[in-house]
Amino acid sequence: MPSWNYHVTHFVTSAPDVRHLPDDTGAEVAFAGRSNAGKSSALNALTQQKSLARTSKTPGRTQLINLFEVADGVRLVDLPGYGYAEVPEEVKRKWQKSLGEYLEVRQALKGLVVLMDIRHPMKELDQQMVTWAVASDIPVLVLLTKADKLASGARKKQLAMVREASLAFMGDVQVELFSSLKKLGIDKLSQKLDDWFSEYSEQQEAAEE
Ligand SMILES: Nc1nc2c(ncn2[C@@H]2O[C@H](COP(=O)(O)OP(=O)(O)OP(=O)(O)O)[C@@H](O)[C@H]2O)c(=O)[nH]1
Ligand SMILES: [Mg+2]
Repeated sequence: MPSWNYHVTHFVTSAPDVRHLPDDTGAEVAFAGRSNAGKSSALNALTQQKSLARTSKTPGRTQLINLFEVADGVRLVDLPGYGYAEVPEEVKRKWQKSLGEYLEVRQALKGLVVLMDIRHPMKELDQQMVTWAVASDIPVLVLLTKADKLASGARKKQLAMVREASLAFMGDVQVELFSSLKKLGIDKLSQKLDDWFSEYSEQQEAAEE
């Protein structure tokens, strides 16, 4: 199985909506989650780049769909965070819409990483994301972020609880602990990305034969 070097990932473009994205070819894995869940930090930890994706203490920082390229036709996507209350209704509607559109129409989407703060997992919008992905036959990796904020016992308990809850989705949903700060779970993340991207590249090769 081929594996990719995520460290060479580079920024391609930011788009306000699906229509402004590059061609819908190749394979993409999107990072979704509530505002402030740690999506951009996870991308930076994975790629070992301090500021590839912009992070912020102010929730709602990433309001655009940000595309990064790992290799030709292999991309990572930092999606706008959802569920942040303090954002004006109009702005919120607009970016929730572009998020929904991306998920619905993007053929290149091969897997979805849903990031949830380990202290507040599986909120309603998170569940909606997972439900949607399962219904669309898109595999999901749930990362319980900021795991460093909990002591080891509480961490394990949360993991077991979310794993149990995720069975209800009846789909391809894997749950892992993650901490960008402590570099925890990065191996699990890159393995999963490798799986998803290889599946795609093997299909491509078979089609070319
Ligand atoms: N302790 C701890 N803090 C983290 C971790 N990951 C992210 N943070 C902090 O959480 C805040 C939000 O992180 P971001 O990566 O910007 O979150 P985001 O999901 O991209 O947020 P939006 O773009 O607003 O949707 C920042 O202050 C980060 O430093 C982690 O693993 N541990
Ligand atoms: Mg972000």
